[in-house]
Amino acid sequence: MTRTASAACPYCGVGCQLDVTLNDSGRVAAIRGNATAEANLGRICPKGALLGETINTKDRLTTPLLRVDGGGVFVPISWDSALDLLAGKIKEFVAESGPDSVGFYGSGQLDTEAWYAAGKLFKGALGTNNTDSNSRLCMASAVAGYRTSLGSDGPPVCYDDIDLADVVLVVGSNMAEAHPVLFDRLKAHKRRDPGVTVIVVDPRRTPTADFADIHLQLTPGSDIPLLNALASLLIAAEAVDYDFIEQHSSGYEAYRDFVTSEPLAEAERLTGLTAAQIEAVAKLLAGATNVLSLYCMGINQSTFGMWKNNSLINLHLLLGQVGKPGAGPFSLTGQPNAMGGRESGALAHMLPGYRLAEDASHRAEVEASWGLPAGRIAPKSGLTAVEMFRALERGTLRLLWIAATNPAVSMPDLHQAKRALAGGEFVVVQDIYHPTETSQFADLVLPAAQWGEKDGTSTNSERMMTYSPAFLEPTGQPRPDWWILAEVGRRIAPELFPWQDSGEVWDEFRGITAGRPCDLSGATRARLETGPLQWPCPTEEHPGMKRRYEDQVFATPDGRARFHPWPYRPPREQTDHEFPLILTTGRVASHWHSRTRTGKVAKLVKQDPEPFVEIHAVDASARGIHEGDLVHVSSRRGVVKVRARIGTAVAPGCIFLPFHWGDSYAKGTAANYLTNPVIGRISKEPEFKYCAVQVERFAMGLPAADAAG
Ligand SMILES: Nc1nc2c(c(=O)[nH]1)N[C@H]1C(S)=C(S)[C@@H](COP(=O)(O)OP(=O)(O)OC[C@H]3O[C@@H](n4cnc5c(=O)[nH]c(N)nc54)[C@H](O)[C@@H]3O)O[C@H]1N2
Ligand SMILES: Nc1nc2c(c(=O)[nH]1)N[C@H]1C(S)=C(S)[C@@H](COP(=O)(O)OP(=O)(O)OC[C@H]3O[C@@H](n4cnc5c(=O)[nH]c(N)nc54)[C@H](O)[C@@H]3O)O[C@H]1N2
Ligand code: SF4
Ligand SMILES: [Mo]
Repeated sequence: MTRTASAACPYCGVGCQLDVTLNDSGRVAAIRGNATAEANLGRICPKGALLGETINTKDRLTTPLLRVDGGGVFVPISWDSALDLLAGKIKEFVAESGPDSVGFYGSGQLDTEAWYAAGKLFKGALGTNNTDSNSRLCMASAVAGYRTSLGSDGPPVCYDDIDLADVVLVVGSNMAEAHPVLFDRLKAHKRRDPGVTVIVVDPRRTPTADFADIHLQLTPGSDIPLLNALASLLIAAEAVDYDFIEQHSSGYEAYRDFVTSEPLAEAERLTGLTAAQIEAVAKLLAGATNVLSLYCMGINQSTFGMWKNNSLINLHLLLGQVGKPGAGPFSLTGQPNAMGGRESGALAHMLPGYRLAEDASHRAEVEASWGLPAGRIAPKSGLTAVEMFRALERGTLRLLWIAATNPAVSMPDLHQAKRALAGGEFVVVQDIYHPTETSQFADLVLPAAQWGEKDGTSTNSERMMTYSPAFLEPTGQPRPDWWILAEVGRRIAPELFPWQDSGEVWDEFRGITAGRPCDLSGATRARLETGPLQWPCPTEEHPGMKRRYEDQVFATPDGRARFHPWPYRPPREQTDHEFPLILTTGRVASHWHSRTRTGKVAKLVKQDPEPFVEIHAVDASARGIHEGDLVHVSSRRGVVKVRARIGTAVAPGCIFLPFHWGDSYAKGTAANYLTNPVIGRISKEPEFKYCAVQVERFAMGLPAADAAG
């Protein structure tokens, strides 16, 4: 007898709902896109379709493991011993060095239930705000951008808006590879209505740019001058929405004075684009009925990422293109539950329900809800991702519990991250596989149940909450992430962790969002079991909301959205004679992050079997580099050895390295040995999209890549 189940895809933030067919032995036989799910309308991409191959692999982690010597030997231990050991270590360090000596680093791949449990344990029971998510490497700029421009985090738009827009501005997003199902929807829209114009702003000629009507191939890091120049031209042409500006925004005059004082020639110089190119786009924006912008890491992963988000949202305010069908600034989230982590207070400066740790009334609300004494929640934001690894290396962070992320591949400046992991006093890694690049450094390894083996909730890019049931029999004894956190919690403050199942965690969490901008208190587990719902969803009868701000009342204290006149700031590292090229890093369609899953799927591996660097023909020939040559790429922090792909997708002077391959593929290939760990002042997001490098042909006899050390 075949059985079927329906669950959200555990890869990207599109949040496709997948229909899974199981065979007689209960294994995945086939996966298809759910035909009625709003997120994907039956579509699916190869990563989702091939998930079955990632489940019963040889390296599945089946029991807790304890490191027994310095040489990386691990022995299986029971769950009770593992949980007692971890709870004991946490209590010991907190007693000796205070609550800020411990921390939790998770990801947008943990479900909301797990994040809620982590917050209650660390922020509530222990009194440290040291929980952060890899969203810090990803969405932190968008979170800060939405909050400072519109008053609250969370996109105002929905996927249906793609079908209703006539000008689509794609900024720093390679959605053809990173959000393929959503990109298919955009392609279908344009096929149906050839009058739709797609403009892509990206320093590389990506497959997304190839599809566009207009590709603005700007100099990396120069989005603010471009966006400000567009604003200046729109203002000069009086193609702005004065009613909207007057009634629903603040800060327009200062913004207008600032952007119109910048000469267009300066924008040309900084962006490398011509005035004619910028003017053509301004004209399209001026004539548009509905402007939708879709953006991602190309503007987030920068130390000025928040400013870049604000600058893009400024354009929407100027045109009154927000809070109506087919329009608005749409930050595409990367991971399946990056949004849910934000809602449940995963980030070091947040508390559940889009509350801020540094806001006394927000702390009091959460303390009251959790039954904690007043003053238990720490008044200061905790350590953020990069700061955690610095503190771990210094020794002030004595215990780091890492779950559902592989920082030994994904952190900037991997030499530093690996020093921290190697020297850290007590490192816990909770994953579905072992060894990974990170779990090899662990003192304690905890086996998490994976997709299909546990139930839980995730929120996709358009605020759609999807409940995924368990439908696979787990191999060994992995446990759901929320359960592991709650069991450690029970050993520290039993009264705070009464839950019997994930539904009880969810129902407690939704209650704490009542009255907040992300109010989802009406989305009971029982309702979600019958199908996905979009927040805000404030009552149990509420059908969920497609769009926010349709009443043009924003989440700021005065209800007005804010203009921000931000100037251009150069990336924090500059090229010179030693490192004359600009490195940008990112993704390819076939692989997911550190490849722990996609690296096991034959068809995906075939598509992109090995790490590579994309280099322009001019830069390659100046260095005597031919297609397929092995090259050394070096920065001020490290060297990697990868194969050269010569082409014209990157502009002369720029190179591109995907960051998917880590040490378990081959030592010294990971892009992050090169990247710059500087972080933004407010967002604390690192600058993955810009550092200075050199490329040289690899010849036998040269010293081996230092990354191998
Ligand atoms: N196949 C696949 N899909 C994924 C993922 C994956 O690993 N693999 N990861 C998911 C996650 S977590 C995320 S966050 C998303 C990321 O999705 P994207 O952000 O779309 O992907 P990236 O390749 O990181 O970067 C996007 C583009 O930014 C451009 N860029 C670089 N510098 C600049 C700049 O200064 N300005 C502008 N305008 N653009 C710039 C790059 O050339 C690149 O094409 O993808 C999600 N989807
Ligand atoms: N150079 C460069 N670096 C980057 C980026 C870039 O563009 N350039 N992008 C950054 C961004 S946007 C992101 S989001 C990060 C992503 O980086 P990571 O989060 O480090 O990447 P993943 O490989 O997705 O790591 C997820 C881990 O969780 C495990 N896992 C899978 N399912 C489960 C589960 O259910 N429970 C548990 N406990 N574990 C599970 C997987 O095996 C894997 O080890 O990388 C960042 N780093
Ligand atoms: S587009 Fe994203 S969510 Fe949809 S199947 Fe592909 S990886 Fe999964
Ligand atoms: Mo991400």
